[in-house]
This record gives sequence, structure tokens and C-alpha cells, in this order.
Amino acid sequence: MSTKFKQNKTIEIIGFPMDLGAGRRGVDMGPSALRIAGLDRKLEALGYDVIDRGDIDVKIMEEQSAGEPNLKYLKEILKTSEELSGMVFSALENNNFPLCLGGDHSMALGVLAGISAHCKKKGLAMGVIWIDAHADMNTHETTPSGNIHGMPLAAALGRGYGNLKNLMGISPKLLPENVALIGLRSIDPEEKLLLKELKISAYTMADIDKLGINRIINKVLAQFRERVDHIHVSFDVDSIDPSVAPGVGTPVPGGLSYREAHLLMENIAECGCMSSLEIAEVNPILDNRNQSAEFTVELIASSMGQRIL
Ligand SMILES: [Mn+2]
Repeated sequence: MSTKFKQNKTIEIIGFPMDLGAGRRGVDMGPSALRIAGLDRKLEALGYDVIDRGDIDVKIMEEQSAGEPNLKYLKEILKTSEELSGMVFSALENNNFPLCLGGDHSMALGVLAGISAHCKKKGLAMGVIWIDAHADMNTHETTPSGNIHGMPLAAALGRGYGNLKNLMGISPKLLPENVALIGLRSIDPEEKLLLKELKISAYTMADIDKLGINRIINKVLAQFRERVDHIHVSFDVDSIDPSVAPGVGTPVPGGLSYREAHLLMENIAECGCMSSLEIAEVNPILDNRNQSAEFTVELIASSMGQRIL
């Protein structure tokens, strides 16, 4: 266990019922599905105090127009991301552990803004472990879909549309050497160029097949322990294979197996160095009887210290 990193024993759950950043609807029900799967009881059983802050109020699609085709629903995403960033910042300032439930992955805009404001105030370096089938490294200039959930990592790195990257008045929020992507298997051509340009550590499913998830996550954690003071885990549930978690925003075959996903999270728990967590893209519409949310709650528990023995 590391002593440099703070892992607070009170967890603040913040729900972000957002699907405006995604192409397919339904992930706005993700926070409910995770709560119904017993998240708070599971965390309390592990010895944590849990405060549920409820959900941020997000306008539904029918109340508004999409606006610019390359930045769909920008206005509402910016407004709610600002609110989310303030809540994440407050949780950290209160010495609590923010656990943010999405919602599509545009959630990371607000989450990373809140963490970076906290880190800036305290003089801490932020590292992000981004577990995802996709790179989420598009900008308004490269996006094939206009869906903002494909842009949050680029924005955090200071790339893309001004108001998206400048949330909380900090840009860049994240240095390229302090991010690692794990689980990649669907990357747009321009995202590949940006990943290479910024020399970002990116572990694809092929890397995981060859090296094993255990070796990869421990390498990343060892590097981050030296380099940063706050480790955030941004977990897109579409990193998991659809045979295990079919209820996700953008299912892509060939993902993490049941045990690979748990082993990844168990290693993060053993490190004792995760200071915040977000869970994105649970889609109950595509799910079978809440199986994906239940699996995700087990994964959250593994990342927070649940052990087989
Ligand atoms: Mn994602």
C-alpha cells in the first residue's frame, strides 16, 4: 500500500444521467441501473461510508435541439459538466472519494475539470487511467459523428473546442505522459495520429492478449506512483466484452474477459492509489435483466478492495 496517495473512506456518489453525448440512447439510465444493482450496500459492506448526492439535472433530448452537427448538444453538456465539475471538486475538498456514475463518457469533461481544479489548488499532479474500447480523442474537427462522448480525453489534453477544453479555466488539465489507455480496439484514423503525436501510453486488446492484463496494469501503476499524486480511473464499461456486459453505449467485440476486468480492478485496489473513479456508458436498454450493471457493481467493489478470499 502506498502512503503518498489519499484513498478517502467516505465515498460521494454523483449521478450524471446524460445521453446527449452519445449516438445511441439509454445510457442516461445508467446511474439508476447501478444503484438498483446494490452499489451503496456493496460499498458499505467493504467498510466505506457512502453519501449519495443524487443525480445532476440533465434536460432530455426532446426539450432541445442538437445545435451544431459536429458538437451535438454542446450547450446542455457544457452547463451540466460545469455543475458536475463543481460537485467533484467539492467532494475532493471535503476529503471524500468521488464516484461518478454515467451516463455517456462526456461525463469525463466535468469529472476531469473538477479533479484538475482540486489538484491545481493543492499542487498535485493528476494521472488518468482510461479503460475503454475507444480512445475518446476526437475533436470537433475530426469527429465522424459529432457525439461529444468521443471527445473528452482530447479536451482534457488541451485539444479541441475552446469551451470544452477550458472548463474550470484550466487547459490542459492533463499531461500526455500522465495518461494510459487500456482496452482499445476501435480507434478512428485521426485519433491514432493524435495518440502518436502526443506519445500516449496506449494498450490495445492485442497488447493485453500478448502481455497479459496483470503485467500491463502493474506497469502503469508503477509509473504513475512515481510520477503523479492523484490517480483517477475513468472506466468505460464498453471496455468489457459484450458477452459479459452487453448493456453498454457502444458495444465492440473482443473486449476484456470477466476475469481480466476483475484482475485489472483488483490490482488497482492493491495499489491503494486510486483517488477518484468514474463509470461510464452502462446502457440498460441493451441489457439483459440488469446483468451489465450488476457486473459493473462487482467491478467497482473489486477496485475498492473486495477480495475473493
Ligand atoms: Mn469512452
